[in-house]
Amino acid sequence: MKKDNRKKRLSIIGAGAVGTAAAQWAVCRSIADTIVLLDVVAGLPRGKALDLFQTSPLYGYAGNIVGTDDYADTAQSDVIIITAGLARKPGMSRDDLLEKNVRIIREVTEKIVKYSPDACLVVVTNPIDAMVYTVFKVSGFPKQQVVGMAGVLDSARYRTFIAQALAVAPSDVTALVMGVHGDHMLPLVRLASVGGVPIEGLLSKDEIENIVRRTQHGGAEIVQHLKTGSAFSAPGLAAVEMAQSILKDEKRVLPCAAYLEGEFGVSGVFLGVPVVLGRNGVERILEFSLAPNEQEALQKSVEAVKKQVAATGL
Ligand code: A3D
Repeated sequence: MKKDNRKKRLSIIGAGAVGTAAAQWAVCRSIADTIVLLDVVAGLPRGKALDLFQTSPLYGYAGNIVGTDDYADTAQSDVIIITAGLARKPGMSRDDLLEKNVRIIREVTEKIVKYSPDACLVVVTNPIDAMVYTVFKVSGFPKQQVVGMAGVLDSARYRTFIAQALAVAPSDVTALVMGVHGDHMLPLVRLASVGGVPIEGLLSKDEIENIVRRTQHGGAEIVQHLKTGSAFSAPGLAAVEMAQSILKDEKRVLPCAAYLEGEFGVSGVFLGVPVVLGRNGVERILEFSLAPNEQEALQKSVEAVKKQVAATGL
């Protein structure tokens, strides 16, 4: 295959906690020649980008880092990570949040597509399954170019807890979380393994149930500790893992929210499934047979996502 030597541009919309972490991980991994950090608050991305740029001599990143509130600076991006939005405040319902973030995501999407019609869009803003649907509808992009981040993070949490329980290297744990990013997510037990050995033979039923429950509430556990704000480091790296696979055409198999048209018996929504991520975005969805209990659990995810999507009014 011919190597693509064109300079790569990654833009990150929203210079908050997740956006800043993503920019840092992108620098550490040198995944793009230019990294653009954009926020509606003008000084914020400029200050953060300058601070990050000054790590270049220490870290050895040779690219450019731009902080801006002007979408023209994002022009011709190959990948755009969207983290812009509001977090839930006390007294605000999930529906209130959804309505406010739909408005923000709509505005952001209209602006980015004007300058980067060929970009792959990696959506992080919550509620993710509804926001990625909003980006898809508003952008008018082909389904391959729009993908949501949740499964990479949820699976990393699942793998961490399994590794901790077995006292083994986390990188030797293979495990997949499918479905919605919420209480009804589906950490697959049957397919979780360590060095090729199924975890069901290594951990008791109770231990596995605890790990599954902890994974499903992984985000809330961190919020409980932090009090203000939510997880940012692992979410930032999870988004960068996806961006890297697209920018470098790595064909990584990662669990992502992809638009389904019949796969796993589901149509018309974004749902967490294993996909091949490459230069063209979602290049393939890896469909496989689910056990009846897994299919039933996935159906709960679908119902949760459909409710969210209906609330977007799109
Ligand atoms: P936060 O630190 O508040 O950053 C959000 C940033 O978005 C702020 O800097 C805002 O100024 C900016 N912003 C708001 N409106 C606009 C706009 N119209 N245009 C450009 N920028 C804007 O939040 P965060 O970084 O902690 O989280 C960002 C989002 O990611 C939230 O919706 C989180 O819930 C979500 N999140 C999702 C996951 C998943 O696994 C799906 C994990 C962690 C966070």
